[in-house]
Formats: sequence, C-alpha cells, structure tokens
Amino acid sequence: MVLKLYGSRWSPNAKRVAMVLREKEVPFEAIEVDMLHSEAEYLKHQPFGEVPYIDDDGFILYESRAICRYICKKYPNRGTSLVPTALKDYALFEQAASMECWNFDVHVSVAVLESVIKPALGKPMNKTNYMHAVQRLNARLEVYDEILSRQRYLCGNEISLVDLFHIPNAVELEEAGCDVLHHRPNLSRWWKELLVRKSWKNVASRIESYRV
Ligand SMILES: N[C@@H](CCC(=O)N[C@@H](CS)C(=O)NCC(=O)O)C(=O)O
Repeated sequence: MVLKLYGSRWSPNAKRVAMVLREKEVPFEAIEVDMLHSEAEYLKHQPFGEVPYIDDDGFILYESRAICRYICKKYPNRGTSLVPTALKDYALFEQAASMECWNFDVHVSVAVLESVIKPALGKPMNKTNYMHAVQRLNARLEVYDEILSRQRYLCGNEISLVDLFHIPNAVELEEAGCDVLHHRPNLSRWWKELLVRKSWKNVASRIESYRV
C-alpha cells in the first residue's frame, strides 16, 4: 500500500516530509487534514494533535524529522543519499542535526510565530519577541557562515537531511520579509543552492496542496 502522508498545505513540517519523500523518490499519497485536532481517533495517530504523521502500511509515525530519518533508513539505495553511514560522518551528521534544532529552528519558530502565524490568526505580533528571535538567529548564522566557508553543506561536502530540514520554516520567515539568510556570503550561497532543488521547488509550487 502506498505510504500516506497526513499533513496540511500550511504546514512547514509536512512540507519537510514531502520534500524528503521526493528526494528519495518514494511514491506517497498526501492527505490534507486540519492542523488542530483533539478527537480521540486522530490522537491515536498523533497524540499532540499536530501534523504531520505517516501511515506506512499500518505503521504510524509522527515527528517530521523522525519520519525523514525512517524514510532514509528504509530506502538507503533509492534517490538522493541523505544520511552518511561511516561512523564519524554519521556522528557529524547528528551534530549538525542537533544544530538545526537548537541553534536555528528554535529561533526561526519564534520569529515565524510572531510574523506569520499570529497575524494569520488575527492576533497581535509581539515585536520584542520577534526582534530577540531574529537577533539570536543572526548570532548563530555567523557560525553557520564560518562552517559553510570550509565545506559545501552543513555536515560536509555532500548534501544531507540536515540541510533540507532547514528549508520549510526558513522559507516562511523569508516570505515574511526577513532576509537574514542572505547577509553572509557562504550562508547565502548554501541557501540559494537549497532553494533551487527540484524536490523543494516541487513542494513549494503546489500552492493548493503538496499532492504528488
Ligand atoms: N515537532 C513536530 C511539530 C509538528 C507541528 O508543530 N506541526 C504544526 C504544523 S507545522 C501543527 O500541527 N500545529 C498545530 C498545533 O500546534 O496544534 C514535527 O516536526 O512534526
């Protein structure tokens, strides 16, 4: 049975999974669901009531980054190779993956909450929170630029899941008018290269839905 991705066209986390499925050339059916759920039936699959989750022939998995890792592990020889296997390369991959969570996404998420989500819900933006998040992000991006001056991607010279993990939330921020990813030469080179990947262009161009 074809893998089912339960997500939303508004969800960066669902887009992360859709993009990786495309990189890995894994066919899937995208099923559009609401973002907020509290019904017991839905919570059996995603206990936090969020999107995305997948149903892979009865195997249910949530958390977008965990889903992406699962897909890479299940299809090691299909599509783009996105997780290194040699011990030290894998360790560097995990280091970069933690960096994405704790030095990037944690700040981008606050900035997106203030500049995109709250306005969309008709709630006032907290400009102080937004400015602090962008300042903290900017400081971390200085280190990103230094890393990217020595290597093409975040965990070496080959693309990995880590690079792709950055895209969906950062695009939201960029669309809200924040151009911090273009301020430094190596960072900007890396970012522009990611944005033209076929997998992302495909997901991003599906405004109505991220269906195959
Ligand atoms: N860490 C989770 C986050 C999931 C998440 O926050 N999804 C958002 C949409 S991008 C959502 O469902 N929000 C509704 C809510 O917060 O209840 C993942 O990566 O899958």
